[in-house]
Amino acid sequence: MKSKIKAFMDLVKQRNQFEPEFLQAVEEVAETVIPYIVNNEIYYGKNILLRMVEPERVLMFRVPWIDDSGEIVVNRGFRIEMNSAIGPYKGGLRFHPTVNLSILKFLAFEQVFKNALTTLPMGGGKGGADFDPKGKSDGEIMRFCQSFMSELFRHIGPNTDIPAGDIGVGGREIGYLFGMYKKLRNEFTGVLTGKGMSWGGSLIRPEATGYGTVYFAQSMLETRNDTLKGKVVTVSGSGNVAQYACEKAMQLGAKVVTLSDSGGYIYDKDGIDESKLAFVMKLKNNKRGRISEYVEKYPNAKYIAGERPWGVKCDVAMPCATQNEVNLSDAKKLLANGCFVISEGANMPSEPDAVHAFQAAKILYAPGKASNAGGVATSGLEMSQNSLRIVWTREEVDERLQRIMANIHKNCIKYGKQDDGYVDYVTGANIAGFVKVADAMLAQGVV
Ligand code: NDP
Ligand code: 2IT
Repeated sequence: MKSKIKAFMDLVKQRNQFEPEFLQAVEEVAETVIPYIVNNEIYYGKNILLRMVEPERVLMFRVPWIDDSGEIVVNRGFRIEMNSAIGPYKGGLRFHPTVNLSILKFLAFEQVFKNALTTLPMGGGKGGADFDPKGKSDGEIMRFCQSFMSELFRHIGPNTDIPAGDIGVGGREIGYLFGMYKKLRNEFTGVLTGKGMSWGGSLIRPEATGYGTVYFAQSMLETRNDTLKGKVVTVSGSGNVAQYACEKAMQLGAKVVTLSDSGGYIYDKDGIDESKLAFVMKLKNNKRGRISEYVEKYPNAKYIAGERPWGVKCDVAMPCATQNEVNLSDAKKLLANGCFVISEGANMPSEPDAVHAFQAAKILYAPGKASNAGGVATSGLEMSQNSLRIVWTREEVDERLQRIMANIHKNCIKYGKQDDGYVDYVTGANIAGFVKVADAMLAQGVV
């Protein structure tokens, strides 16, 4: 089996030499899915995984715009249309200076499996630009979004490819992108998700990724007859996903003690309560400030510059910032401190060695493609509402979200339960996602 996996990876490496994050995401899937393919004749000998690692289409384009000082700036825009076997391409846009082909291909590849897990009819895609929104004025953000959409619009559509938010892309950016799309196409349609409530958005979409990550942690704890009540939780990030993971964990009786950004983390041993979280939301979403400002408002808390929160003692950890933010040494610290639940809000936040350490310790570890699927699932619910031209209530959307997360958990158990009863959620998520997409690809022929 090892030699089969190696032969496959050698081929993928040869073709994608300079894409480390993409290779990392593919290797994790290959390790778990190739043994399944070998043991299941209908998938064997058809190069299905080889087809899945090749994007159906990669778009790369110039994004010129003019900054507030009159300077012409040129960024690079991308859209990876990875797989449309089970539905139109669906996935977020990331605006961050680190964006490149490797990062977006890893995200698009993960998205294919994640979207399949939601049970909704969505293929996988991802896009973005190497644009840094930090420190930019509203006008600069708008001009950038308009320039970006002035090329992207010809490649997307409500039945073709439906982008949404990711790092650096939230409600404000989706608004500017939507406005430009509508103008160019002369069409008001559900081409983006994460829209505002008065123009086609869905209730609960802003909350969905963070809430879903907590619902998934809850389902994992239930397997050990436990709950979140009284648990100490560390969260990284302080953006969209982190904020709502914090909110739901708090509502379910847990004590969240950390948040972070790329500058460092805050540790509040008393726990982040509703009013403290409201302060963070205003700080991050309106003022676009730094998490270090938390300790100016709440001096009992500490700010630790240049570090991540994984050395803080906790029961549950939820990485909600970015890829590869938990390394082996962080994993060892978490385990030594008694952490026994990891629910990933971010995409691929744990390095492979860290994942292996969690699995070896047999803790409850959920990979992002399972635990953070609530965001895109609720995007799928936004698309349904757009097609039906109706708006569901908050309760209705939240109930559907909870049902979807519980179902993903059940599917991970179905495909990931080991002989000794331990649930390997990585194997479970990868195989469950693979089966759905592979069956559709087989039915549709070699295309
Ligand atoms: P936001 O832009 O709202 O927030 C990102 C947060 O992560 C910020 O606090 C940011 O800090 C921090 N961060 C970003 N890059 C780094 C870095 N290189 N090092 C340290 N901290 C960093 O993004 P989201 O909350 O939407 O996304 C967070 C994660 O969740 C990403 O991995 C994303 O792919 C994933 N995700 C998002 C979904 C969504 O619906 N939004 C759905 C599923 C997954 P700073 O401000 O300093 O950069
Ligand atoms: O990584 C993700 O799942 C997202 N950024 C959300 C994608 C979406 O289409 O809602």
